Amino acid sequence: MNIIQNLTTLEEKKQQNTINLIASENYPSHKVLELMGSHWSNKYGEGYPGKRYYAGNEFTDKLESFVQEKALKVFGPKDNSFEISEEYGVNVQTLSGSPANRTVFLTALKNGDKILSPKLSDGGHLTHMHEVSIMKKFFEPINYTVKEVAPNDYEIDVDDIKEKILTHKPALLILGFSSYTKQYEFAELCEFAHQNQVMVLADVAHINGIIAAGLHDSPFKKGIYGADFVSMTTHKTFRGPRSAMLFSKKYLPNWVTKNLEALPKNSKNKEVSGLDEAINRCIFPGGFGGPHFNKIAAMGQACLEILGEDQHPDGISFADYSKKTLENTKALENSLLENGLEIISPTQNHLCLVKLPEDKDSLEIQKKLEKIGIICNRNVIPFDTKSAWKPSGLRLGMPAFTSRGATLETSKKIGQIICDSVFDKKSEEVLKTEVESIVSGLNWW
Ligand code: DSN
Repeated sequence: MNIIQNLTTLEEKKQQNTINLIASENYPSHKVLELMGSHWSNKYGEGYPGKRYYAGNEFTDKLESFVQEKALKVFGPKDNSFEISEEYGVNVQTLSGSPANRTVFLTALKNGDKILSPKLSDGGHLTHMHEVSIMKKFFEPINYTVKEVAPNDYEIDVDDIKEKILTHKPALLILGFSSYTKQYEFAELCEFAHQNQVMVLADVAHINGIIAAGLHDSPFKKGIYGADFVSMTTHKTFRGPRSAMLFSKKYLPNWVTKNLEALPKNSKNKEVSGLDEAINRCIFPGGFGGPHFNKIAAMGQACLEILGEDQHPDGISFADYSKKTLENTKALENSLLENGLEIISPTQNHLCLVKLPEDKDSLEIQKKLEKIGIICNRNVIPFDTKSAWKPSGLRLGMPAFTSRGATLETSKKIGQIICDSVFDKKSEEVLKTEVESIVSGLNWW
């Protein structure tokens, strides 16, 4: 065995023998994993189905079109109120979430345009124009904030967003989060933004699985009420490969007119017919090279499992899995509270946010938990006074643990173990044994 094979075995064993509470990770099916390592990876196919630059794309064309069709089906409205394929197109070539977000900026905005987005400490992502973002070379960030609705309970401030739209006249509003525990709705803010000539990017990388399961409001809506662009990764609650999809409106809404000249022209140097065509041109030939068909195939497999056209090894429907994820998150949160930790913004989704006691070092706690077999990440919290390296919070998510068969009981037990570790109630040896006994009952494939 060479060193790479050896490290691969060690990594697999580590994943198998620990409890993964990283909110953005998951365990896809073996079919998804196999497709990531399949011969699809060997093929180049710059272009799109039916128009490629190299020969030999008979099956990649079929694959990409099929995956696009299934991706749209996954997000079709639950009440069948409109036909999603008439409203949105999808590009499956963006490789991961950060390039997908950048693609939206570079497609739809002019140099110097303002982007209204959530702060990192309020749950936003680095690519939402955080102060260290490279995109600040081209675009100007403005942040909206959260408001405290009860002690330790924060929600996005809809009035603040509206006021900043009116005052700063941004070109783009980003609705989406990496560390936000509450449910939120899209229609009111999309309508307000659009009435004021502001485009909307919904970054639903974290919640796309629970949207697909019908457990969260969807940004896919008709006309003025829907997001213009919807970006997502496919490896979090979606439980697919490490990849991304980028959806956009199939037409040019009238609120885009302010930025029409920013959009790429079509191949005949004329105006594109829709935002989807503009995105496609920005991706290829505008910005990316060949698509990664192994990822595209694996995303298609995840869609089949979500649609119930194939089965993940957990043996339950995707809707049931997603429901269990949310229930387990609540059970974990209740247990953390009962055992003495403070919670920020009681969870309504797949993750919860702990505020550690003032005298605790979150980096040390993260390491301490890893030593007993619990993998999670420290995180900033709203109005955090500490640095991003050693912030005040811990982010705990249940998508991965639930895929491995976590129950309400094991979720509660993990909450207790975390508190016993944070408050030094039991020795590392004892806690490690308790984690091992939970892990030994989990499934693996
Ligand atoms: N790093 C991911 C997360 O943990 O939320 C987002 O890119």
